Amino acid sequence: MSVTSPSYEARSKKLRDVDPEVFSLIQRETERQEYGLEMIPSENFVSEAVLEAMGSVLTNKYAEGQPGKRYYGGCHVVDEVENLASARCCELFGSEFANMQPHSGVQANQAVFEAFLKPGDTFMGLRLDQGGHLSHGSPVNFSGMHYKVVGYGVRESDCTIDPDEVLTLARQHKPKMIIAGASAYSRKFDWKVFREAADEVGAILLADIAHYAGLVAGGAYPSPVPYADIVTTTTHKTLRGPRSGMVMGRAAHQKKINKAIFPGLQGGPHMHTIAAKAVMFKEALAPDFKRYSAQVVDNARALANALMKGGLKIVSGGTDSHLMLVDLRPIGVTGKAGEETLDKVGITANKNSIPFDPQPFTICSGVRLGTPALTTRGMGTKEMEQIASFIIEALQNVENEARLRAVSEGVQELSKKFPLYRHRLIS
Ligand code: DSN
Repeated sequence: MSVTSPSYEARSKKLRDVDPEVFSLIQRETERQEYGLEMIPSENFVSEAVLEAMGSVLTNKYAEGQPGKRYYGGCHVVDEVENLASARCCELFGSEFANMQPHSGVQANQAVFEAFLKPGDTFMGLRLDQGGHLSHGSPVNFSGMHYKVVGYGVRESDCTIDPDEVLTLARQHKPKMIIAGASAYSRKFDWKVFREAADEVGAILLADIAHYAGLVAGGAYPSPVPYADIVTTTTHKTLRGPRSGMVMGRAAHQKKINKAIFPGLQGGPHMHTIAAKAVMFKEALAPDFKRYSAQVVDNARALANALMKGGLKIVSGGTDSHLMLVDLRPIGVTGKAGEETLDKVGITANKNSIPFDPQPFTICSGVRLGTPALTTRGMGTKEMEQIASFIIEALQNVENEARLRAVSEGVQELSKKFPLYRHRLIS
């Protein structure tokens, strides 16, 4: 009998008994999610099946390399897991290949830069202050530090992307790559316009659909797969899977992408997360998911309309997706104060710059709201109207503690009607 390692019985104990401190923090976070309204558009709630795969023994396995060509023994089972996830991904999106190994969305994008660009090369991306993403050229991110960035923006008149500007900038700067994608853009990307611009200057077209992936999968948002050379995404937003990333695209680029991810950027893939992605794809391939993604967009439209009726301003006048940017200037509240006030009543959102924002990044003039997580709970357009009234009441009474308390009670009452992880709460 070993005296140096814990006994089988000790290793088999539950978290609750082994580490009550961490267990209780997880319980507190479960309660926060259960009894609040989650409106950050990049968040969602995974199923028990996805959680189970993430918490599995697959975390123990090293599997550097590709299925069938690993640098470790004992990979025959995880090979099947990774092949299953990739095959389901290609079936769902109609892609020619998929790489399941990126640990996150930024790593997925970084792999594309590594595959196609050299430091100092020029690329185009939507500016962060106009709705883009850090990894699309922000000066504090690898993309902005090591490459020459040409940022495109939105029109001041209607806050939508101007196809003429994209084309003009492409002709002028001849980028090696054009990125189409965003973190805070509620309208549809016209993928064809970006394809035309890329073709005209011989650039690679990367569509980063981290925000829209679930909507694309469910047919509620246009797919870039027929147009883009490469498509990247995270898997934990509208796609409702584990916190991770992935790359798909045209078969001709597969080798370059695989090499850029491993050995270029990463070591061992997270096999437990890849298994959870396989489960996520199975869920997204089911007919229910089409209904879910359509409902996400219906809910976002209902919420935006109700907020506008209540006197709030929505950037671009509405939404075609799961998210919206609310411009708080008409009611004299900053994004920072808006986020803090909503937090007080149990509505989780994030402050966000609006295009042409006079406020610095740390304050912002807007908040970003989204419906993927609420829709997962089963909420519909009726609840969106009720939530809009909570938001308006809270934002119009940022200093009135009694009114905020009343809104908070309303939020709790509503969330109790839509159970989430109640079975995980131990009283
Ligand atoms: N940080 C994510 C978001 O909230 O949109 C993007 O990576």
